[in-house]
Amino acid sequence: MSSHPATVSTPRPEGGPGGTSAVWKVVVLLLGIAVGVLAIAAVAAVQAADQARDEVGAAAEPVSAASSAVHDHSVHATAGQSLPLQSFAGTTGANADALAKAHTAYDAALPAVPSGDLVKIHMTLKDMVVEIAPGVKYNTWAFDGHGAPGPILHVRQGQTVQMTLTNGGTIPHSIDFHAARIAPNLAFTDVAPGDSFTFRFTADDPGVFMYHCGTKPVLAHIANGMYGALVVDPATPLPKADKEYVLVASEWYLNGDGVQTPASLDMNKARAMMPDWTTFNGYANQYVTHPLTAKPGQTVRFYVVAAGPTLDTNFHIVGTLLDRAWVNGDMTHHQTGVQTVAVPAGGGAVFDTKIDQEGLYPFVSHAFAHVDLGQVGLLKVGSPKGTMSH
Ligand SMILES: [Cu+2]
Repeated sequence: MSSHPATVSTPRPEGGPGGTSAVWKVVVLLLGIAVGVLAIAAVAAVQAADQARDEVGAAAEPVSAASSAVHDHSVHATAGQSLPLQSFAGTTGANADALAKAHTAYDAALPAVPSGDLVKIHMTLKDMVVEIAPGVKYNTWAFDGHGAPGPILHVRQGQTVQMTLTNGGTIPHSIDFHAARIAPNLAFTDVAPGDSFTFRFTADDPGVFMYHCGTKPVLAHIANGMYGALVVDPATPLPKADKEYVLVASEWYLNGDGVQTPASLDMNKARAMMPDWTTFNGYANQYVTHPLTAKPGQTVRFYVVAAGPTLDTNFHIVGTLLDRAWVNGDMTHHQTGVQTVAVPAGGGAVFDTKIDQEGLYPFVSHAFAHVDLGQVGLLKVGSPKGTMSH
């Protein structure tokens, strides 16, 4: 645009008013306008070309990342970007066994339902480093300063939930409850750093539901640990269970191994669905080292949410069947005696099993890549001797 005031440097012919001088003034004025118009057109053309190039690049990026993950993990160069998507799967601290034993397992026990018609929940979001596998640290955005998943919430059908989110982080966040029937633009709104926001909804629908941050890009906010489970008991209770556990399945995409310095999100790997770790309740294999427990003959109930951000979990217990399966968290009826139930990303389901024989019973996502990456735990029934191979 610097060429626009061209008239400033145009030499002025000498002469008195009118005649030649007046003609020159008109010519100079027209020339100035013409130069200005040309300059504007040229700038606009350059900007349009840049925008078109950016759009092509943005469209090509996730495609090239995805094809690289599926077909070839080696170096894969594209016009705008150089990959590889380097996997850090299975890379742990040097003393992994000791670190795994020292880790305090996420408490999977379903908490009690608070009394009263109104359940007030207050979470303060905090940026924090957590361990997601032995010696593997990750920079999370954590609901309630709790790591990932956020706290397990438990209410009864018909109770009103009053949710207050305080943003103690550095960028906007929000909270989206799958159990709520409410205008998301009003309730699931972005909360600025330092601010708090409160909304209410009535838990009219029983089931086990995901909650998560819904701030864009949602993929990044969920991948960074912003998810959890809300159990809504049906008004007519389910059959009695002796033990009730909540498992939130999720996957992690790392930009480094996280051993020396905490890893952060690798967005290309998240788009390519190439996780480094998959977990129940945020830490690889934690219930292998610290098994969930039951006595022989007890009914054990699992509330399972697949938080993703993208992958399903295929819930299966080795050595038994799912005696009752409330598929998709539909509490109105259940299936009986099923082997494996898919829990979709963003969904939940409830499973009962009653095991009479003492032993170590692995619960897994039977998409076995998940087991390899850490989505496996043990249900220890009784006081069994020995170990098992899973
Ligand atoms: Cu967020």
